[in-house]
Amino acid sequence: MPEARRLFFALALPKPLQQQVITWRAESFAADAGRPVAAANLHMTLAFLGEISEQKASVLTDIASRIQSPAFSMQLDDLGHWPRPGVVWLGTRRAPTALLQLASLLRSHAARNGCHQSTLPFHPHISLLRGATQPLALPASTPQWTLTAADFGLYESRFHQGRTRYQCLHSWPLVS
Ligand code: 2AM
Repeated sequence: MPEARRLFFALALPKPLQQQVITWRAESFAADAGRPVAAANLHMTLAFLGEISEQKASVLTDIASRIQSPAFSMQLDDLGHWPRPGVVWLGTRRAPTALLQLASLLRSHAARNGCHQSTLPFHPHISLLRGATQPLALPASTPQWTLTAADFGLYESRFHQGRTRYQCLHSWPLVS
């Protein structure tokens, strides 16, 4: 039987923004606050698909390639800590409607194709630290970066030699 792959739809961060975020993160959090997510792995998940077959991946890839959704920008002006999953995240206080609609569309297509979707409301975020299960002090503010989404992608998550890597399998433009 062909192997299932762990896939998700996400927005990538441009490389210069990745570097700005990791520099600021190193200055803003204690070394023992949590495990820093690697610069190249910083992303905003739109829909998590889980471990899925090639056939399901191909159906969802076809659907994604037909999506005509507008490009958008958002201020990364929110910061939070979820102690239970141990995640410190960067997010936005005013999620653009186009972001919410794209995530909702992808999540409903995923659900219709048998990918279990969380019942929790979509909370757009970029995970910065993992394993952050202890109380911690968050910086009072963020540098207020802007994330511009001109495309979205299908990513594979692989765990190899103790490291998680996300590989972009396909990406599709958003309409500007
Ligand atoms: P997280 O950053 O909040 O952990 C790849 O694992 C991406 O899919 C991560 O961004 C992760 O969000 C997201 N994701 C959403 N639901 C998930 C789940 N049930 N298991 C693992 N990752 C999930």
